[in-house]
Amino acid sequence: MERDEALKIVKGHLTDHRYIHTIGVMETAIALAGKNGADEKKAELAAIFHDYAKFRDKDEMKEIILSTPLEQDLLLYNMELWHAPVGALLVEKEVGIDDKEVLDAIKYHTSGRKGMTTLEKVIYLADYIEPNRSFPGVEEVRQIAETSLDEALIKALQNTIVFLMKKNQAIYPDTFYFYNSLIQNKRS
Ligand code: DGI
Ligand code: FE
Ligand code: FE
Repeated sequence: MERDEALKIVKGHLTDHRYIHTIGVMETAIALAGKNGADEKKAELAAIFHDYAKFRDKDEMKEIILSTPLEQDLLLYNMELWHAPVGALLVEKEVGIDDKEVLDAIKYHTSGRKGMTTLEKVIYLADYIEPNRSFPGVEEVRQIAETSLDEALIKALQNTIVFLMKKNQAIYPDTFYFYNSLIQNKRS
């Protein structure tokens, strides 16, 4: 699917603010893909649709999780996590995207998981550092991303885990698995 068509489809599902974020993720993801050896067209498509389900009704998302093979544990954690796996499912069903690598990059863009592919890492990091983001620590992660995808992700994960802990929130296990695998790969 070409960029213009994809953007036109996703625009109808997002607020203006979220659409601007999506454009930022798209541009950042293409640049990161080019630098780190991921497929730029797949990065573009995954970025465009990564937040496709962000504004779906919570009960609708819950119903989708309950009625599909998606991880049921998701229901025990922050609802903010749901739009990623549900989005991957709906992008396949409603938009007709069937590229598994693209769908997995959408599916894991919020939680991460152990053994993330380069494309999945690119989308995760692009979502975190795209130019419209402004929160404590983002500039440092942008700097690190100039030289190392994995080092930037380690910093981003540390920030996110500490941020969630300070808010007394549970951490989804895949987020820890992602973080641990980045640290362990560094040593080996
Ligand atoms: O959809 P976006 O706002 O662009 O960004 P996102 O998909 O990374 O969602 C971020 C939200 O997910 C943020 O409010 C933190 C929340 N969240 C809740 N529990 C977890 C979590 N994020 C991670 N990585 N792990 C969690 O366990
Ligand atoms: Fe998201
Ligand atoms: Fe996003």
